[in-house]
Amino acid sequence: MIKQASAIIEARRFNLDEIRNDFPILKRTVNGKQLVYLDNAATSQKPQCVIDSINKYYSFENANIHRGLYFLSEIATESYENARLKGKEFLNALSSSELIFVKGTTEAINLVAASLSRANYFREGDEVIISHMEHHANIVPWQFLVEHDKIKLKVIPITDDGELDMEAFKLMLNDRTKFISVVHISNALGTINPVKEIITLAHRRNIPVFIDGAQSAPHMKIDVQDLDCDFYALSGHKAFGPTGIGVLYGKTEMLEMLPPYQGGGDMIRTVTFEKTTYDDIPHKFEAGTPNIAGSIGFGTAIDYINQFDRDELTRYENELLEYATNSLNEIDGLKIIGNAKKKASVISFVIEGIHPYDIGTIIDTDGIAIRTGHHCTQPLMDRFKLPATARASFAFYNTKEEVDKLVQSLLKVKRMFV
Ligand code: C6P
Repeated sequence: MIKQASAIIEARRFNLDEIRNDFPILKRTVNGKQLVYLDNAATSQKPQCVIDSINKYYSFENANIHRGLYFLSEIATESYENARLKGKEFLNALSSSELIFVKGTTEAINLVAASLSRANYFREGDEVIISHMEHHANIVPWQFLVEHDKIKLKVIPITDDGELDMEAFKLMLNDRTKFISVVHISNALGTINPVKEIITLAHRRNIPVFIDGAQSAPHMKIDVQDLDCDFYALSGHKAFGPTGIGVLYGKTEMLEMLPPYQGGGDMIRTVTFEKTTYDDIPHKFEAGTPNIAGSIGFGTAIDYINQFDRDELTRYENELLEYATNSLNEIDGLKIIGNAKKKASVISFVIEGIHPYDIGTIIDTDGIAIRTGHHCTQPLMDRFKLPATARASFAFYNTKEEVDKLVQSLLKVKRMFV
């Protein structure tokens, strides 16, 4: 049984065939072979219900929101705000006004960094801590502040297994530390970071913490109140929703403290040429016409995930990860990059003497999609002295048979290079 805010409902039985049937793209072939989609960390596939909800919105409900007093505008507004409410329950936020719709995790981090800067939150020499395994989206926006606000960027080192060096982190905390922004699950290593511990240590010194949840929201239950994070960001498209929609969660007092990120329609209360007053949160941060269809699709993706017992999905993904790790480790010359004790369903690897791009291109001829490259984590690649890795990342609709196909295809790549 799973418990939701208003009702206790029976969880949907975990049946892989039925689940795969929900995702139309999984039935297609690529290069004459059955598609094996193992690039879920880049973006997940979408169930039919998400596709249908977007179609329904454009076919029958399309209108701008928060503006018209006519029938369609009211339904569109209701659907948009209802999606926010679903997001609130998904993250267990205290209030739906703590959820801001953004394009995705990248925009969420840029919003917070830019607004902190505009609030003159930082003094010259103040320190912001990130980690060595951050995605570029959690590096570059802070580098803007190194230039503009003269802050210092401190980087938590990582171990050879791809875990955060928590002792080093503790030593980094000092009176100049004003903000911490860390990734929950690394997109390139799969490491699940001890973010709760980081938040507890930071709060002892009144330092706010931002959690990049791009990779955690699709793979585990998130409870922002339990984590006690000040900010949390996710991308809808990695969590079975559409592209171009994401959520920034912020504690009310944090969002109240920040000035707006962009100015325009829908974020104001009054405008004169002399002075503008802003709307309340979350609208203060949502200037212009938002991604209405995207928010509705995202809400449907949450409904889809909520049918299941999330712990059961996580358990299955862990089983798949273990199976894939063991199978890949059998391949001579293959080395997995990132062997943290706590990992989610991402496996980065290299094969001796073969460039990851060759691996990706050749296995594509077998219909297998994985990502190859630096995964937008160039400093992390430098840490491991690698230009790139191949990365297989899983969702709960993937199967052990698909892992077997990956292994067979990699063995074929190896034979071609001998
Ligand atoms: N990682 C990957 O293939 P956007 O693009 O805004 O939805 O998400 C950015 C982002 C931020 N943080 C983490 C940990 C991420 O993994 C990503 C996106 C994709 O790994 C595309 S580079």
